[in-house]
Amino acid sequence: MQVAGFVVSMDGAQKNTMERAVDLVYGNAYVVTDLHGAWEPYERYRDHFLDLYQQGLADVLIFLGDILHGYGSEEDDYSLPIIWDIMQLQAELGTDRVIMLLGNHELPHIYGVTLSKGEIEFTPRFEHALGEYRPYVIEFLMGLPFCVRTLGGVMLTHAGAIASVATPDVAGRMLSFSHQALLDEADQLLYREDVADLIRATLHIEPAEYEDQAYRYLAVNGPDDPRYYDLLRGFIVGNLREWQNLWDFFFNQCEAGLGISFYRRVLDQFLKVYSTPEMQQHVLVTGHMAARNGYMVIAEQQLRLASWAHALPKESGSYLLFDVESPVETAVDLLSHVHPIY
Ligand SMILES: [Mn+2]
Repeated sequence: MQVAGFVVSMDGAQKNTMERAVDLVYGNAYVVTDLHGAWEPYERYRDHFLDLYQQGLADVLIFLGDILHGYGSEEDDYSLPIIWDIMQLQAELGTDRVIMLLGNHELPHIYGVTLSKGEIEFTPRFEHALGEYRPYVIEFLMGLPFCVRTLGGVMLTHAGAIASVATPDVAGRMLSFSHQALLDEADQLLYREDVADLIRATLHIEPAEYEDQAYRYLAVNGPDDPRYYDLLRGFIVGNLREWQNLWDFFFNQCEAGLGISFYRRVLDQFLKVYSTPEMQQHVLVTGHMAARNGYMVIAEQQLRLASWAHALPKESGSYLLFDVESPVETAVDLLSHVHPIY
């Protein structure tokens, strides 16, 4: 297994730019997505990969993001144990054998942004769970790649294609994205403004309430905590132009609401701008959205995989095992490589 261009920093050094695409040129890739804090399916997929790996039938384990945030009770939410286990597995087997892509449920924790859907607030539970694991886990999240490209032309991302990020200039910035640069941009605005006014205007609370809110959302322990203004910074980040592109890359609704013929053109453009001359990408594999019986083909060039949380029913959850060198032309070419786990 050869991996080009991806640098993982676990030595504490802050890198300003990173290569966000992992290019795979040989071996069998085993792909799992959207486990959302569910330990039992995680263990099942991991152990099945390890069996195949021992037999030489699978070479690289790839998670397509959204490992975090259980939808159920706190006792059933194994987000932290799972991500820690992935980090340990990557340390043991190598960054070329275990790859996790960033998803829209991991992204908010890099920025102190709150993620909610209707009544459900996803982010506070994981912020409080982090404790002494925080610096290691956040550094891991900051280093995650955004996509995998393969020699055969199968590209992997968390969400899907959207017109806003399917231009050559945005793609160029996404492929060497610096979270630190965006955080620094927000920090500069934060310290130039009057903090009390900013709290009232952006958080819609009185400054006296800020300490409680910073604890509630980000587990910040009082004004002496170096992360004290992170909640405020998260709101500033949300107003920056590059944040919108970043969010669109990890959270979009693909064909829903667009119509399939327009989406097909967006998808085609997306695959084109994230390709290189050596790595022409023809099919996109994603998770992120619901799929009946564990997978579905969209606009002929996209395979949506659902390994657990978004599989209907959950027991139809599936993984993809494919040879990264075999040329593919359409998503249908991958269907014989989708396997149920239950
Ligand atoms: Mn998602």
